Formats: sequence, structure tokens, C-alpha cells
Amino acid sequence: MTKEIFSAYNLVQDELEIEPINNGLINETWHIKNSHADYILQKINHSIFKDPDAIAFNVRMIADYLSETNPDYLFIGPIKTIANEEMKYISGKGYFRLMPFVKKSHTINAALMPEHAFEAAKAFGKFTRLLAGFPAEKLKITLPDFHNLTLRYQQFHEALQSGNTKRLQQSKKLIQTLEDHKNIVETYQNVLQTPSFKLRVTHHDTKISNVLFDIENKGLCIIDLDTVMPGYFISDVGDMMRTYLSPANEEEKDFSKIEIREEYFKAIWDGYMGEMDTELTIEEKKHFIYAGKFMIYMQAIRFLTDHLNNDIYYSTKYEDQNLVRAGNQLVLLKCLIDKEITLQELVK
Ligand code: GN1
Ligand code: MG
Repeated sequence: MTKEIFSAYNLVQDELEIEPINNGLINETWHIKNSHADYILQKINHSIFKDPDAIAFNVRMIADYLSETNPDYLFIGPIKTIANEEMKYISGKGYFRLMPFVKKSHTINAALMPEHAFEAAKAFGKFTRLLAGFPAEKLKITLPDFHNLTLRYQQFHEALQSGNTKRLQQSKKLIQTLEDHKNIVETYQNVLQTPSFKLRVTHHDTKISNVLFDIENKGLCIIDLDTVMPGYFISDVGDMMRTYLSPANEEEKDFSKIEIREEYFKAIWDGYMGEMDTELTIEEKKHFIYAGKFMIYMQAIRFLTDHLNNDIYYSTKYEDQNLVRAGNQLVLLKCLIDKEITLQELVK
């Protein structure tokens, strides 16, 4: 890391303790501190986020809106540089941003009790609810077609044509399973045609590790706002199901540990609906469980496509990691489908 980043914020590199946080798959993140304060430093993955200014623009718009309408809401925006910029661009190195570290907060990689799921769902639901009056269409698109399942499905098919031949052979079973569930893509296409599905300010990455918890495991705030864009509620609720329902996360290699925990599902419903019940339309509510299928299926497609394309998108630490992740997600999908009727009963 270069001095230049720190001096942009009036910090002295030699006075800092710098510790990497290896949580996300896309951006690089560090916890840094000196004797006065703690910060989070992030390098934006510029090959994925082609327009970092769009992220900064969105976060600023939302921060301004929330500080006006809900001044007590804890929203973590970037600290400006001494030159009053939202990020620091360093030629040859990329875009960096600094955020305050929320005191006594921590993140988790899997929900360990239903309260975690409840608190996280409530936090994301509250975010969308507080922004219900905000004109979502004014937000910039930071990642075009991010949750466009039709396109993800097409990209998967392109990888079937042009992907790594050895990996294609090895992935036959998973490819077939994805094809067997093509109806999930069709339902998505119907959703897009349904006017009662509203475009809302959507986080698009509601995994459990994107919530800060306090020492009593209450949700403090949501983080990782790069993909906050106009979107549909199925993205947020779906990614919660994807990442809170099973005790094993997407990295788990022992698929027998994957299961759907009903009380966690109920906790997501209660937490999210406590905030969003009056906002969601009847048609949207009918798709609550579909949301989980949508996101799990899309994540499986994305992992497998990346595997076939030689891991150009998701960072990996071992050979075949994206294949394992895809297989993991497809087991999760099966578990969810097997439990669908029971879950439906729970929220009747
Ligand atoms: C990526 O790196 P992270 O955790 O913020 C990805 C999400 C995936 C997730 C899977 C911009 O998020 O869509 O759900 O990995 N973000 C992007 O772990 O692609
Ligand atoms: Mg993210």
C-alpha cells in the first residue's frame, strides 16, 4: 500500500496498524487503526465496478436523503479526503475509500441463532422502507444487469459453448441440475412483466456478513453499498435466505452440513415483514419463498459459469473452488424446494 492513500486522509502510514479483512470476494478490505481512531479501508475492484463514481454518487444521494428524513439512522458513508473527494484515485493502483469503523461491531459468516437472521432481515427491510419515498430511478446502475437472471442464464450457456473443456466434462451433473430448474428463470421473466412488482432501492448483497452486529447481537447497520441500485425485493430477501437459512455457508465442502432451518426462515419473515409488510404488494408477498430459489439458483449459475470460464470473476484459493461453491448452492436449492410447503405453512 502506498503512503499516498493515507496522506489523502491526513493519516500517517507509519502510525497505522493495518490488518486485511478477507471477507468479500470482490473488493479488498483492511481494518486500519492509529492511536485515535479505527477505519475501514477498501480498494474497489475496478475491473468489476467500471464506474466507481457511480457508487460514490449513489451513496452520497442516499446519505443526504437519510440524514434529512431520518437523522438518527446509522448509515456508513465514506470519509472525504482532505481534498473533499469521496474516494482517492491513485494512478496505477486504483480507487480507495475510507470509512469509519463502527465501534464494538462485528460481522459473522453464518447466522448462528435465529436472532441473527431476524436482526439482519430487519436491518435490510428497514433500509428499503426508509427509502420508499426516495426516487429509486435516480440511482445510477453500478453493475449493469447484476441480478438479471435471463442474462446470467445466457452467460451460462455461452460458457457451455466456449468454456474450459476439462471443466465442462467435470461439471456435467451440475449443468444438468441447472437445466432441470430452468422454470426459475421463467418465473423471473414473468415477475418482470408484473406491474405490482415495484422497483425499489435494493441492496443486492444481503449476505449475513454485510450486517454489522453489536455485542448483544443486535443489528447495527448494513454495509457494502456498492450494489445499492434500483431492483426488486426478491434480490434482498432471496440473498438472506441463501445465506441465513443454512448453518453451512457457500464455502462448505461437506454438503451434508447444508440444511434449511425453519426457525431461521420464520426469523427472516418476521424481521423483514416487521418493516416491509405495508410496503410489499400482495403479488410480491406471494413470491417470498420464490425469492430464495431465485437467488440461490442465480448464485449457483454464477459460480458454475465462472468455473467454466476459468475463475475470471470470483477470487479463489484452491482449484475447483467455484465448482464446489456451485455444487453447494445447488444442494441448498434442493433443500429449499423440498421444504417449500412447510415454509409456506409457517407464514400463512
Ligand atoms: C460477491 O464480494 P462480496 O461478498 O461483496 C458478489 C455477490 C455474491 C457474493 C457471493 C459485486 O459479493 O453478488 O453474492 O460475492 N458481488 C458482486 O459470495 O459480484
Ligand atoms: Mg458485495
